[in-house]
Amino acid sequence: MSGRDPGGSGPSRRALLIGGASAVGAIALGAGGLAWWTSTRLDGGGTGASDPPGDAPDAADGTVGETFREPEARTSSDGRLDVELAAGLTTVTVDGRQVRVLGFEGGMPGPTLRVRPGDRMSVRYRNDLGATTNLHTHGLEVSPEGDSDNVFVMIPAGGTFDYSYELGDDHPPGVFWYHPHHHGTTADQLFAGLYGAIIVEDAEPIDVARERVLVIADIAFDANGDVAAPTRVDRMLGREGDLVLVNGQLLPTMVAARGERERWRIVNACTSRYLRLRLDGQRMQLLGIDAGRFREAREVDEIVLLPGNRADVLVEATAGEAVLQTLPFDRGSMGMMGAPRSATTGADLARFVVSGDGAASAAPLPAPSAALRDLRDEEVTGRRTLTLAMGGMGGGMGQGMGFTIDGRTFAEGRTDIEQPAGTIEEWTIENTSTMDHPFHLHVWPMQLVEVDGRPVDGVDRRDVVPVPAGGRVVVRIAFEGITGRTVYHCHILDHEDLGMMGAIRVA
Ligand SMILES: [Cu+2]
Repeated sequence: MSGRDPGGSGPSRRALLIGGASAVGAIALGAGGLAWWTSTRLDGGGTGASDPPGDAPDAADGTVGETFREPEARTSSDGRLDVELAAGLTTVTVDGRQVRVLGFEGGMPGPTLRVRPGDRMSVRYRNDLGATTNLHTHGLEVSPEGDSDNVFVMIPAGGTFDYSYELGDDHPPGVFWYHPHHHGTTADQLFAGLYGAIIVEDAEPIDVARERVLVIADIAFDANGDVAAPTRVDRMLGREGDLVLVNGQLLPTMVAARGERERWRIVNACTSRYLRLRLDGQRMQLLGIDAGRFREAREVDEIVLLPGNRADVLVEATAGEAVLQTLPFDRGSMGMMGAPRSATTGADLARFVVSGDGAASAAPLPAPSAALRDLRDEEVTGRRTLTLAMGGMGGGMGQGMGFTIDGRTFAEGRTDIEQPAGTIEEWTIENTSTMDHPFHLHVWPMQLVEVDGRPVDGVDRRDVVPVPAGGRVVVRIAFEGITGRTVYHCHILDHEDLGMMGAIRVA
């Protein structure tokens, strides 16, 4: 009895992960795919009954909460974006209550940074946190060295640091984001509110009625209105907050007119929570995940975003009221009999109210993009296996559990992988533990090839990939264009802080 598949919910969880991994390929099948998803939904990963009480009645009783709002945008011009990001304690109102969070520029989320391929983005980071911090530009394909996307930079309390990022002319468009990445306190700082979106614009804009940025993050508060401190068990499971906010708001209302097409840029900025997004009654077409744009938009009913993932979505408004929801998800347990599970609850995230007398039909969909590079067609120069594991240290989970990659916890001075530049590698990432781990590699995107033995359809390039409990994922990576030393890690940020991270140098 390994305890590897406790609770009897393994099959549905695994099926779900594969569905998410194949970029909702299953959904694109149409009716068959839909039925498959409906059945996994009814299985509910064993946690279907644990929706927060009151959500459903709330959503149905016609009360309209706050109007949806977006973080302020800071947009590049003439090839440059110069911004200051001051990180510090700030007071905001969440669900009508004054609470203290950490924010960039006094906001949670911080401002949305909008840039173009070929731009230089300069960020003066002012650290008013009273603790060491730094900045990671998640997903951007920029240098990880010097004053660029360098997670080894440490900005002491009261200090400032000038970051400078050079985006190549061929940088992919898409949705990215920024957050602190100081090992040991990454989860604390992000969970408390330090995150914001980055948009790299398309060469040719897509014709939409409006574009919205939705940064989704969970948070919890104590009785004093401060961000709740995690227990040791919370950290081992990966902390989740009971409030799942969109741009810092609880259940805001968006308004559109029938027939309008909107473009939603969605960031999963949760510290640990997997999102299973649905917008029943409306039409969603997925343009891509992370920096990976699909050749053609895919019709979807559900979008699975692991912590760190982003979705670029077209929503075609159909008259009526819909609710953007996230459904329950079971990320597994700490393994021992009776051990706590990370059973994520569902939540209503936003209302989408569509008036019936809007514009006629939406503009045509964007034309298919050029054929994408498919690393499966290219010669692999090397193969590597990485093993994610959780193990008792010093006699059981009460004393803390080791979160390791290849048997080691992170050591800043050690380089775990020396990778020659110009190579195309195939990595098998296996997970011997009883919990799912979303795996993130900085700088070089991964092409998802296989999840738990199932091949992935089409070209699916992303920077956080699912590694199911007791399972494995195969990816291909082109270490081209950019050199330098950076990290790969579990994007359940508590696990990263507990050591599930390694360093790679590409030279
Ligand atoms: Cu993990």
